[in-house]
Amino acid sequence: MKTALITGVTGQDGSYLSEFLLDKGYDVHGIIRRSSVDFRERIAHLEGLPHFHLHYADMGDSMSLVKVVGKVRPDEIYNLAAQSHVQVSFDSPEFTADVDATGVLRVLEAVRASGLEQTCRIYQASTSELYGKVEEVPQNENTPFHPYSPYAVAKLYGFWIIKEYREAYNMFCCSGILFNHESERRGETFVTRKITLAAARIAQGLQDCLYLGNLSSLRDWGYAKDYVECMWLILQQEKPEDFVIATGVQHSVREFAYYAFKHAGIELEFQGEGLDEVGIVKSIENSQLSTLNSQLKEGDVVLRVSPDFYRPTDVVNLWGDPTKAKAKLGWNPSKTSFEQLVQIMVEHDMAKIAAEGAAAKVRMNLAEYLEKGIVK
Ligand code: NAP
Ligand code: F7E
Repeated sequence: MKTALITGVTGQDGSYLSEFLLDKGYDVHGIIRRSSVDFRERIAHLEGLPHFHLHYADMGDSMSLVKVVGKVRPDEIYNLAAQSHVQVSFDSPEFTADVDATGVLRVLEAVRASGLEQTCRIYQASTSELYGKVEEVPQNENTPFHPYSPYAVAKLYGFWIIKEYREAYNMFCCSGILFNHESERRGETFVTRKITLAAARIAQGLQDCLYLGNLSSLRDWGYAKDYVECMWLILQQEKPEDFVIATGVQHSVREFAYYAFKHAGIELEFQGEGLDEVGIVKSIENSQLSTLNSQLKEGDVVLRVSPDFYRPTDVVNLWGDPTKAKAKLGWNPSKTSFEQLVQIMVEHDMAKIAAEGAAAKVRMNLAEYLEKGIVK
């Protein structure tokens, strides 16, 4: 039985990768950090399984990493932990550098300190953000990097230190240069999830309007569940190498919003430009919706642009070329299409919001009954 250690196990990718590795028969260990609130929602269903174990450590704390790596003695490490929000990296650049750049070095040094440098394979969660202010379209493994945020600059250090340790110490360590990948487990402040949750709330009468930043930004969006397979495949190769993982298909934020609202039963029409652009209800397609949100009508403005969500420098043209991953890893980048991804996320969020709405109604009724003295 192989042993894997995952940093960032509570995140979107960490949760899918844990399921994938458990299915493959691995003993899976994850690193978690202490928080005053429950943050384990994505892995709650795995806790208690005989081959799933959690350890407290922090990417900013070398000693904790040395202790966990020395105790677990993993065959494979998947370094997914990061401050992963690009916009937040402008507000907390030093913290981002500590976790996303120096954190990678700490993991590599923990492996060396434990004497595992010739046996333990390491996957580094690298990113399309390295291409930043892009120098060619689409981007492949040979495209020059031009990082365009504190997050990307920190991740570029991670990419180079992995390459350096591979060459200097002959370690099997690789970077997966992953383009945006989303899912029903995506953090709620990334643009896709923000849109699918808002579309569900607006359709059900729980939100009036969604505010977004740059609608013209272009991304190559894939399904996170498909992407974790590549992380594993990259570590199963004969030689350590870096790979671009992407779908090869590009869409704008505006298009994502259009399709998300459509799956929620609302057809949008966009009017205006820049900060004055709005998304207006063109038609309500699902007759069920009129009962869910009887207030919503054609001509309502449900999407507006706000300068609050613009970034000091924004990456606007990401489009990956997965040719190498297809040829060498045998990976299928078209497993889940863009339309299927949007559908999966909207269906999930429609059900989630409906369940939350029903629970809130029960609480309201109970409060009303208590007030009236019906229930004591
Ligand atoms: P995510 O949902 O934001 O998860 C990040 C994980 O890192 C969480 O488990 C978080 O723990 C953990 N973490 C943050 N700071 C930490 C620290 N100081 N010590 C220990 N753990 C810490 O991110 P994701 O979308 O799964 O992405 C996984 C990795 O891939 C990240 O490195 C990200 O930068 C990279 N990436 C993501 C994409 C994408 O589109 N999703 C694309 C390319 C690269 P808490 O739960 O405690 O916060
Ligand atoms: O933004 C624009 C925004 O925050 C996508 C991380 O996983 O993928 C992710 O980073 C685009 C940007 O993801 C809003 O300006 C418009 O151009 O969903 P995002 P990201 O910045 O691409 C990469 C590959 C990673 O490595 C990162 O870890 O959408 N946008 N309006 C908005 N973005 C957000 N968040 N919110 C808005 O309201």
